[in-house]
Amino acid sequence: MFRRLWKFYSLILLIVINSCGISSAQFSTDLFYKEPANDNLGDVVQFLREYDREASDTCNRIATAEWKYATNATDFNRRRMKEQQNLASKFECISWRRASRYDTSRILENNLRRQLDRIVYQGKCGLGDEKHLEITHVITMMKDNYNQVRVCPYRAGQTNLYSDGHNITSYHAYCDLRLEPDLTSIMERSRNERELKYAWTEFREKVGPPNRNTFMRYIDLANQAAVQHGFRDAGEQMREVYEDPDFFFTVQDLWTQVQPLYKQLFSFVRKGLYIKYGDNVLRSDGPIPAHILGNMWGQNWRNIIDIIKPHLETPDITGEMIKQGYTPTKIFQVAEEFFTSLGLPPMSPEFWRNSIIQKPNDVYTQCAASAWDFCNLLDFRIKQCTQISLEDFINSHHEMTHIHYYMQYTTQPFIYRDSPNPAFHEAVAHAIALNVGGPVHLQKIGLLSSPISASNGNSMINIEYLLNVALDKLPFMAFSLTVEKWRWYVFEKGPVGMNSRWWDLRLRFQGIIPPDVRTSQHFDAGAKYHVISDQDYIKYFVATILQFQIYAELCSAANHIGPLHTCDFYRSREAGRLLSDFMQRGASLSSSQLIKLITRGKTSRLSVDPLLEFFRPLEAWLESQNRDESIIGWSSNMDDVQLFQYIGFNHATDNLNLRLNKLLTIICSMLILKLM
Ligand code: X8Z
Ligand code: ZN
Repeated sequence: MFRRLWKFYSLILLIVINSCGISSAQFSTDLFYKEPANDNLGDVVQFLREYDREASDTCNRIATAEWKYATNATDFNRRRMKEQQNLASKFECISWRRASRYDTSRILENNLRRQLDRIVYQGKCGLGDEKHLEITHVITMMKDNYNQVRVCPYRAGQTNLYSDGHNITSYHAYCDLRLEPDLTSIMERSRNERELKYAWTEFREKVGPPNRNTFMRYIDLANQAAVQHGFRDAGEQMREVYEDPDFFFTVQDLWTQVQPLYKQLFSFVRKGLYIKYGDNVLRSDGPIPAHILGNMWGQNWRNIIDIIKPHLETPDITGEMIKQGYTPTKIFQVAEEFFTSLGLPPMSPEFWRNSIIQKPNDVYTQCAASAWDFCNLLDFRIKQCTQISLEDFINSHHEMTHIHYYMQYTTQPFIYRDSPNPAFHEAVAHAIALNVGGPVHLQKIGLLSSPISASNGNSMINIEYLLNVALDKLPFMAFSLTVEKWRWYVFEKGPVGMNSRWWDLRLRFQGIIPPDVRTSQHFDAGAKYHVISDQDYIKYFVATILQFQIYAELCSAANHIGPLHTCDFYRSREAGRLLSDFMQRGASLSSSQLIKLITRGKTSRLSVDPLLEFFRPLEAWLESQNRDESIIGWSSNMDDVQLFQYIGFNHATDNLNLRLNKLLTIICSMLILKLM
């Protein structure tokens, strides 16, 4: 979901929430303010009351301006939006300064302290006005560069790009391919390996190097801000929102438990790709080149299911929806009925009046689906250019879950009108999406006619369903972990060797290598928007785990019996009660308190058990499919590693080095053979 920019500010604000890592006592506000700290409770209450009113108003103004631009992208609306964003940024720093005057370590009332901490631990205001302006400018510059990237179309026969420093641009008349929708669509649909390699390489050629130096300045400034806020570096500051002092190790542990399943999926996928593309492109036991996975970043592999599993038996739900006369309104009415069946309230008249659920013909509208909270307790909207398809049917439920979350926490003060960390909002929406996209629910609402055996859950339709979900979720976990591990590393150790570090981690966690030589001049992590726009990415890793925990608990509340993926908690008032109960808390509880509430006391920690349980039938099926594989997972060799472990500083040197290295490797092997 694309959350409103104000929520993005709040996110920055949340990134530095107090947690067990740095206690309030350690985080003495007079670290950066000379004025004597205030601990007068009356003053705190008064300040928080004023903050609540002003923050709600600011949030409402920014949401209104952003909605106008998102639904009618004129220059005028863009200027208005920028003005409101600047005002919001000023308000953020003023509030931070005011809140910093209170000594939270001496405020014993938990609730007041938590509210203050959520303001005090905010973003980058500690940099001071000048540098705060600079980092905002640096991030805007990188985002603008990214958004302006255009690529020339692929010309058949074009190979070996850039290896001789040659610029292909001059050959093409219309170099106007954008990431969205053009390159994205090529990566998803093309089965021409050379075209895929071209799109992959060319996008990175255009998007990476121009932002590389700016990104280095960003690292420097973000680290300075973090230090001003009492952290070692910006990575530590970003982790703080997860309120777990061992978060760095927690995510690693969680991944270790999922990795065997990932490797089974990986091996099955590689087998299909090897049959399709052959050993000119990949080895049967090696890592997979990043460009043939059906996605620009290899972050989900759902678009190559036809390659890895020919003769799919997937039912045509979209066709069935069209046959039954579904319209965008009907899709949203069905979504509304899903929630009312759980006992949650219907959407308000304002929602139906103000939401945009179809692409307008007359104005340019940004089509990415999103759910909006206008921060006045009444006005909530969805923007979705709905197509009649299973994907948008699921998306409508996803977005409406965000609206329900907004509605449920309206009783909280503004500062708590969010989830405790950015992962929860997405996790709940995905848990609902998991339920409504499952074969059992689709059959229940008349969109799937084939018989589903809820008792065994192992029919081919179930396995294909699970395979689809796995291709979506498991590579994404490996990718989100890679992105954030890389960023934490760069914040801690600095930018030297950052591109080879990126591929090091891509190989280690994802089993992916670049399709061509990468050098220190490239900046491949910068091909991901969230990296250059300073957005948290580990939330997606956490949200993937959490969504299965939430789904399993809603299923258990609904007294589900049988394999987890055959659960449908539709019409369960008990599931609805649990859902609204924890959504109502907003951010007033810590993540661990909220997990405890969701799991009804069973645990207060993230757990991958429900995820592993969900995929168990698929895991058994993959194991049998992979019986003859020589290796489950990947083995990398010198050729793989030399693609990105450069020594030189420019492309020509890198290529020379690569060849020299290869020669040396051959000589060494020959010598070793001779000695033996
Ligand atoms: O950024 C997004 C959404 C907004 S939350 C458009 N996503 C991540 C991405 O594109 O990398 C959704 C999936 C992960
Ligand atoms: Zn979402």
